[in-house]
Amino acid sequence: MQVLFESSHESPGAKGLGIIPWEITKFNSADDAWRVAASGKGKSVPQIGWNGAWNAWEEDQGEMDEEDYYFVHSFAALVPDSSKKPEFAYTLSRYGSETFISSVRVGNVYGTQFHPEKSGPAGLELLRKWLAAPVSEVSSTPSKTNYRPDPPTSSGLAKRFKQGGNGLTNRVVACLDVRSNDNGDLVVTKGDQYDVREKDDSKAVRNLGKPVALSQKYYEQGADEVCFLNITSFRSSALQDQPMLEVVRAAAETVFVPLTIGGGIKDTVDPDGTARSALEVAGAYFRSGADKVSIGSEAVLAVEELLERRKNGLGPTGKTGIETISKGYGSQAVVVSIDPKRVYIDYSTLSEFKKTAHGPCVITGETSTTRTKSEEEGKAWWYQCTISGGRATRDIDVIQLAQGVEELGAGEILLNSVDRDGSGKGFDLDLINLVKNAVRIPVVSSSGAGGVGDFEEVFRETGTEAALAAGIFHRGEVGIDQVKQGLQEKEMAVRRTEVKL
Ligand code: 1PR
Repeated sequence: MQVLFESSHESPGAKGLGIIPWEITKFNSADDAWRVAASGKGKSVPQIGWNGAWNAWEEDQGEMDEEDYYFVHSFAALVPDSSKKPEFAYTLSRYGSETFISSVRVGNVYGTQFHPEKSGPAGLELLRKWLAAPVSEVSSTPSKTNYRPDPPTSSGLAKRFKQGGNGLTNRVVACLDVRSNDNGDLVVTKGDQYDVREKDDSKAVRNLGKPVALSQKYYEQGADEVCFLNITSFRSSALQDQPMLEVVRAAAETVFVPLTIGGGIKDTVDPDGTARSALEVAGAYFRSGADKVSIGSEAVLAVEELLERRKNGLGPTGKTGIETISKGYGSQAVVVSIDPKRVYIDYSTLSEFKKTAHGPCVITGETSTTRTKSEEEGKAWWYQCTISGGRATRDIDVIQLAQGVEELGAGEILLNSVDRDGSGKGFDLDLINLVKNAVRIPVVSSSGAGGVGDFEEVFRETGTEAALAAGIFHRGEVGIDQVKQGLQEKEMAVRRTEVKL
């Protein structure tokens, strides 16, 4: 859509097609007074998630007023002033307090800021409707007189804003940890604290189903996003060793919500000497249908390098996977998956701890809000970063990592917890609040969901943009539809999945 416009702050000096006389600018992350008051920071940029749209002109009969669509962008056709009426706007949307044009129509040229092909049934229905419209209807732009600068007061979107929301629904993400089992087949697996082998004598990789079939099931239940993490220990590049490309390709044919793929996204050299860059691996995933790639271990190493370089007055190298992929595909396509472990310290030894290599780490614990307080009596803690699926610990802490990857150009954080993984004890609210308040990019909270109440709690207590779970969905204990229903009953915004269009 944006290339139809005259220019964009994203590429100063470059001209657009100029079909639409308007300029693209960047969202202001500091605009939301309520969030600034809560955390000292404004809304997250990029905007990632499901937001509503309403028809900009009464003549279009408000047909899109109730649907939610998937957005992922930092730059937008902002409408700073309701007296400046964009005739070409088909729909408007609002993120925080900023109104922007979410789709345009000029004659038979249509453009959408959201991704209809990733917007579930609402997006597919919209594409079908536009393509099926008679030529006479789409070959001219009807005259528009009755401008609607605000969402209609009766709409679900207006209600969300009234409740203090920023427009986005609470996103529920299904995560599929995928690896090869002992027969060499890619299966969905899940353990606890990252141990995915059966506890009996067989020690086999736990097999919870086939990745494509499960992703389809979660899509039908209303998942807002599906995440595949290839947790195989790679012997060579992720493309050569257990390629997930087929899984992604097959899933993208029937799952019309965003797909994130992680595991092994880094520079490697195959045993035959072929060099594969992180950018090349990510590109192969994007071409197969992935919307975002998730980087784990490599991100920790990249931030360690950045911190070392800083000591010598140097900045980023520009060569890490995070930097090359976000430069090539945009920061919104780069997720960093963080696997922190909680490390306890007795209060009595805190001053000694601060003199160690971990000294600069953020120490927390005096004001715990978690439900495991008895374990924490008399103790502070910090969150240590791990790599290789939680198997190796590193010196840096979760805040150094989160802020480091934001600086390198990551667009979203997938925040796991090794301690809570598979435990069903609920999300680690301390950890999530800590990270959420330290960065401006969106955070997907993960690990520990044991029931519907845990989703309500994490959205209410942390302001996280999304909550992810694996075990409870795979074991069929709770359906994604039940989570959505539970949130709705508590008046918490969720994406509509039945389409009215
Ligand atoms: O390091 O770039 O190759 O990426 C590897 C990725 O695989 C990382 O994102 C890492 O988190 C993940 N990973 C590696 N080993 C494991 C394992 O389980 N052995 N899985 C693993 C991590 C954690 C979550 C899980 C939530 C929710 N899985 O993704 O889905 O904890 O679980 P729950 O709802 O059951 O509590 P790289």
